[in-house]
Amino acid sequence: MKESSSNNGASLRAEVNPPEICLNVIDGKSIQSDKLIPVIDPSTGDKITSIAEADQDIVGQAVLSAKKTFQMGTWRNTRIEERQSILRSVADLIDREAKSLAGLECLNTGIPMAHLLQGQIPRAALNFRFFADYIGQTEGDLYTQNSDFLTFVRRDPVGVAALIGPWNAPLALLTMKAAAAIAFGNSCVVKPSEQTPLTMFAMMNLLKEAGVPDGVVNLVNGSGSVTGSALCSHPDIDRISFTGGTETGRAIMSAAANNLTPVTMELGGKSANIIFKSADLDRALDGALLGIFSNNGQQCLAGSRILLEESIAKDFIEKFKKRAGQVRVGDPFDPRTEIGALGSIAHRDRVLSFVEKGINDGAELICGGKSIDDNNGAYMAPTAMQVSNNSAQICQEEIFGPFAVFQTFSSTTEAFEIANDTDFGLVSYVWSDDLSVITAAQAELRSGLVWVNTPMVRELRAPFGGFSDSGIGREGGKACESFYTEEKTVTVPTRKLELNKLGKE
Ligand code: TXE
Repeated sequence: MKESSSNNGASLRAEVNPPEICLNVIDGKSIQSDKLIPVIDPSTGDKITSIAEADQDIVGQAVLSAKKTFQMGTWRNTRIEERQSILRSVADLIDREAKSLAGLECLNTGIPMAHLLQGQIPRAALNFRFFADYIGQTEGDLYTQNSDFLTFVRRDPVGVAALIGPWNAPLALLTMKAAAAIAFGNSCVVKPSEQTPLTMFAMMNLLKEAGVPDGVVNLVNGSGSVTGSALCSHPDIDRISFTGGTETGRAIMSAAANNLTPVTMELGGKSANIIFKSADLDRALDGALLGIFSNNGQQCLAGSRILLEESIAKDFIEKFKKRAGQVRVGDPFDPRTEIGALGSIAHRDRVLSFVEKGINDGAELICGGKSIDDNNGAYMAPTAMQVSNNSAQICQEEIFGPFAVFQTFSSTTEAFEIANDTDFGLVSYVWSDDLSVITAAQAELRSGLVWVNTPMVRELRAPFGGFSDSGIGREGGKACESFYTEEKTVTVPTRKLELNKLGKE
């Protein structure tokens, strides 16, 4: 492991200008609260700012604002071209503010600045552009088979959506939800993770500047147990979209059940990255490193179980170990940094606790396995273990950090069995140049996504989501259209049809 020099990022860090406090924003107005929760920079342990936690009453005000705005109809009845133009302006403003948004995200999450500028921040802009384009092309169904009646299906916005985001990619994930919800004419209440509120708070000004009317997007800040649960159990919420941990997903679903509120859940993962001897092994090595170490390893879609065909395993692991040892860990603001600070010290320590669990289950430590003490930051060395038993905790639990687990297989069938032997089912990565292997893989693997010969590719047009404990529902063009709208079937007679006349003499 190489540490990147923290001096290179000092000037970028100095340019970041966090707010004194992240307030709630309801109907365009800032709302204070009595309870302040500190927000911490995970790369130093320093306090950045605080959030004003929204209690049940403030959450109620936010939902009421969204509901009234929806009922007034200003936004949902805005001409489609106008709505598209406003959404595109939001995207342009994100581009304009990319550096400052990336700085806030870097300070708050510990994710490398370079990664944010290349990936997550442009993705936030793309989310708005994508849905602006999408809503101009949607189609309704028309049934003309019955010559007496014309029947068509329109899709109307559902009302108020509660959008709850995690801390590992705050802006990219929450803007996906917000862009989709409002593009189809809904209002929403957004709750970022209490750990990472900075970018969504900054977004509220950009939404206003772009012309999104007050009350269409409302922001509440606070913990999951207070703010999140008040929001999810509110009877005036029509949809809940959540990205986060599987256990939290269960709690939200039971709150939603009381009100029969439909949910989408993008939860955890323990994705298999299967590497066959028929693969281009140099590319597979690059892909394996990216799959587990990008975004500090804190990705639901991380390729955290690396399954190697036996004959290539020894050589592959050697090369992986050498490259992992050269990955630059350090100040996330340093443009050369490849892994920054993890989400918090507590999270880093939880990730590292899996080393001992692995050893107890018979695993061998290949590299890393220790923290890096730098400036009180939540740093750790890129870690990998090898184990022979897929029931080991390190193979079954989502670790959510730069922590890979190697296993070997001797046949295609065994590879798929190990890959599918999990409670999760988000992604399967397959590396092979043998068409028959690829064809079998996409049919046999039980996951919402199968990425062949590539690390992560997010195609917004296509559904994204998981099987089993990885979630419920999908995000993407059509999937979001279906989630954030209600179908309404309208039937009109084609002429004055004879009606039965009840009660006539
Ligand atoms: O996330 P939580 P945590 C996984 C990862 C991680 C684990 C726990 O394995 O180690 O989950 O992370 C809000 N009602 N992922 O505990 O709690 C909370 O305030 C309503 C995978 O930090 O799931 C935050 O806004 N909301 C993942 C959001 O839920 C509630 C991303 C996520 O926090 C709530 C993050 C409640 N009762 C963690 N309780 C992914 N899929 O990428 C909490 N929240």
